[in-house]
Amino acid sequence: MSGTIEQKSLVPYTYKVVVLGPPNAGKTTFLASMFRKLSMPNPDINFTLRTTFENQEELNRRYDSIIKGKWLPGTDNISEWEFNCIVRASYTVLQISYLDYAGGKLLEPSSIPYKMLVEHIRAADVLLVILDGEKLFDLLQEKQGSEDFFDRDLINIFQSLSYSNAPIHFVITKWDILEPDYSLKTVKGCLLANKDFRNVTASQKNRIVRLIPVSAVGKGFAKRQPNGKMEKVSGKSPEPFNVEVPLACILVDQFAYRLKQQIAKLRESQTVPSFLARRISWRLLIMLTGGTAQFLQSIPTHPYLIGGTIALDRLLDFVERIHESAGKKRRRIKQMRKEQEQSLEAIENLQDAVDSAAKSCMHLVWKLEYEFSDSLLS
Ligand SMILES: Nc1nc2c(ncn2[C@@H]2O[C@H](COP(=O)(O)OP(=O)(O)OP(=O)(O)O)[C@@H](O)[C@H]2O)c(=O)[nH]1
Ligand SMILES: [Mg+2]
Repeated sequence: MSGTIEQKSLVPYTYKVVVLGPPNAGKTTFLASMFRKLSMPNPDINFTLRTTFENQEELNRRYDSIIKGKWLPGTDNISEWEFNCIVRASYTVLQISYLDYAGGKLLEPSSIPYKMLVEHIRAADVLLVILDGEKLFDLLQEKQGSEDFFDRDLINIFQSLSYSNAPIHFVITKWDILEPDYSLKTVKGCLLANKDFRNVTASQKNRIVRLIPVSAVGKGFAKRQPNGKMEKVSGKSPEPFNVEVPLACILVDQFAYRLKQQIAKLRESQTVPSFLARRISWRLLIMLTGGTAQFLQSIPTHPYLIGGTIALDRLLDFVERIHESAGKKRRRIKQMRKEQEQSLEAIENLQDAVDSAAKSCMHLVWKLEYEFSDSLLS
C-alpha cells in the first residue's frame, strides 16, 4: 500500500503476518474491522494501530462501506499493509507487516501471485488461516456440496503451510452466523473429523495452534438470505467481536514459539544429563544451563523484552501455564487486567511501553482461553 509510515522512535522489530484464506472467507472485511477497533483509544487495550494517512483513509472508507451494508469487492492481488503499534500516543513498540491476499489466487498454484505468496510464507513470523464461518455452517448442516470446504478451498492452503515453520492461527470468520446454533466445541469437532485438518494441526510441533472465532460486524448485523446473499439488517450497527484477539495471539504466541524452540534445544544440549533435562521445569533448566539473561539473549525476539522485565517473566508464566484449569485462568485474568491498567499509568520509557503492550496482549489471550476453552488446538 502507498506511503511510508513515520519512523520516529520505531523499534526495529517487525512481525510479518501472512493471511491465507479461500475467496469470500472474510479476510479483507476482518482487516478493516480490526483496524477500526485497534486504531481507536480503548480502555481494554493498551495500544493502538497507526498506519499511513492514505491507508487510514482507505481502511476507513472500506469500514464505512460495510456499515452501510455495502460489502467489499473481492481482492484481486496481494496487498501489504504496514502498521505501527503505538502505546500512550508516542511510543512505537513494534511494527506489523500484514499481507492480505486474493483468495482466488490460492486456488491456482501455477499462477505467479501464488509463487510470490510462497516467498512471503517462507518469511512469515505467523500465518493466519482464515476459515469461512459461512462454509462451516453449511458443513455442519450437511448441505450439498459443503464438503468442498476441505477438498477444494483448503487443500492448497494446507499444502502451502509446508513452506513455513511459523506459528499458525485458524481464525473462524462470520461467527455471528455460527454462534446462534453452534458452540466452538462442535465446530472444532467438525474440523478435527477431517483427516487433513487433523494432520495439519498434529504436525505443528512446538507451535501453539489456536482456533479463534471472530465477527467483523457482530451479532444481528447481517442475515444470510435463502439465495446465499448476506444482507444488512436495517437499523443495526456493527459490534465487531474478537477482532483484536488474533493480533494479540500473534504477538504472544510468536514469542512463546521461539521460547519453546530454545527450550527444546537446551533439553538436547547435553549440558544437563538428558534424563534430568526431560523432567525438570523450564525455569530450573534455564538456571542450570547459564541463567535467564543468557537464555534470553539466544531468542530472536523483541529487543525490549530481553531484559528480565516483569512482562517477560509473565510471558514465561504464560507459556508454562497454558493448559491450566479455567478457575485458575479466571483469577489470572483479573490479576493481569489490574497489572495492565497499572502498567499504563507507570510508563516512563519505551521498555515500559513494550511491557504494557505485552500485558495487554496476554490479558486478551487469557480471556479468549477462558471464554472459549476449545480455542487451543495444540
Ligand atoms: N455475517 C457476516 N458476513 C461477513 C463477515 N465478514 C465478511 N462477511 C461476508 O463475506 C463476504 C466476503 O468478505 P471479504 O472480506 O471480501 O472476503 P475475502 O476473504 O477478502 O475474499 P477475497 O478478497 O475474494 O479473497 C462479504 O461480502 C460479506 O458478505 C462477518 O463478520 N459476518
Ligand atoms: Mg479480500
